[in-house]
Amino acid sequence: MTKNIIDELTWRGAINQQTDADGLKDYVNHHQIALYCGVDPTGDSLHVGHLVTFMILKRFQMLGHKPVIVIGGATGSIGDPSGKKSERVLQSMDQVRHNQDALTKQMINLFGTENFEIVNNYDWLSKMDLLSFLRDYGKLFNVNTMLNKEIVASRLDVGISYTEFTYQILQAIDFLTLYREHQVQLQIGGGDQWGNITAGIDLIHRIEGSKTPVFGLTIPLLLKADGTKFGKTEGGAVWLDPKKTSPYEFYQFWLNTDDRDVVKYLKYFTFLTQDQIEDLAQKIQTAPEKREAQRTLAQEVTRFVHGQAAVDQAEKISAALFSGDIQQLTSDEIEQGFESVPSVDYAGQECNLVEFLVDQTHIEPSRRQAREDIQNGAIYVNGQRQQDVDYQVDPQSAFDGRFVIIRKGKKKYTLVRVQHN
Ligand code: 629
Repeated sequence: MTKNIIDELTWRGAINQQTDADGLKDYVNHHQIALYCGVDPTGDSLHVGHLVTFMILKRFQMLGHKPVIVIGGATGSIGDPSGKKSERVLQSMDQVRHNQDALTKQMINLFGTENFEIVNNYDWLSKMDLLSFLRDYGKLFNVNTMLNKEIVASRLDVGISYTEFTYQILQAIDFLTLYREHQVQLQIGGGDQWGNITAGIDLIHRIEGSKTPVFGLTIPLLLKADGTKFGKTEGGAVWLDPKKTSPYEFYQFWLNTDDRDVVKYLKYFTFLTQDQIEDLAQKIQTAPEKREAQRTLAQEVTRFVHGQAAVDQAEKISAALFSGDIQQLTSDEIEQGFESVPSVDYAGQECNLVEFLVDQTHIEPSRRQAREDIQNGAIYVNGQRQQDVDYQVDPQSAFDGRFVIIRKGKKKYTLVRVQHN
């Protein structure tokens, strides 16, 4: 049985508001459509927050509909007031261009090139002259309606510039342009985009006729069970760029999902079926300690973003860290697995272990303590227990001479970064 995509999204808890729910459901039952969402190039990488919307575009794509992503080369140089409590600092145009190139590459990774398109609103918005803007579009926008949009209304006390106030018109012109030139009939976005999306639909209805079948759909803001915002860790955002968030960290992020959130995430971020997800939900009840739901989530999302090899590597690193048997790891794997472990630099040569721990790396507070820990069998060098106080540490002996890993006790690791000058 093929489910209607809207029923599918409803089951996944992915629908917040819709402009014409019955109309859209009926329309997508009978037509392959093009749909879009926009991303402003405010950073040089996508993050897991973007996946919320992208997964929905992807679900449409898998059913034969065509997703279009607008990169906001123009809107990103202005700044959407949505979700911001104060005026944004403008980015330089160079920064905008740099960011949009980076984002484009990542998107192609996720969507491929078949039945998918990326367009840049700089291409049409930058060509519009001021008088055309005011005469062709400005006249169709009522300032009262614009002021009443939630995002704008909530900014009136602190103030909002004319520039940011105008943002909704730009996004509306985008929807109109995409409708005309790419047959786009649906815009999706987070809940914060509702005002901008409806501005576009109103504009299309005014220019193209009030019966024009265009629709808007927003996704609920994803909150965690503990009330904090999804997608942030102590280290900041979780990026899709493997240089900013290693695939291992990425995998760990999903693996660490709270039991109370994991079913919701499986619905949002994986292509698993209802049956598969219900099965995993059952296992959270019967065998929560196995964390099978979390592991499946981590595997599915990491595979989608970074590929199967990254999943295998993340699991290899996890297993090695769990068992303490880290010798089989490559230096790149060490770098990923030990990224959040305290680290010290070491520039010297071979060195006696006691001196290495106390004077060189300050891992131990005193020689007496260092000797005691070594003799008690609490000190491991590169995964091997060392009980000889005369042991010589050779910084070149493991991991391409880049790292020495000291472990004290069961789990307390220090990463020594070997400096080559
Ligand atoms: C031109 C630009 C358009 C349509 C949309 C846009 C961008 C939009 C925006 N989106 C956020 C972003 O770029 O600011 N005005 O960071 C972000 N989005 C994903 C979700 C969002 C939203 O990319 O829609 O709600 C976050 O979950 O904030 O023609």
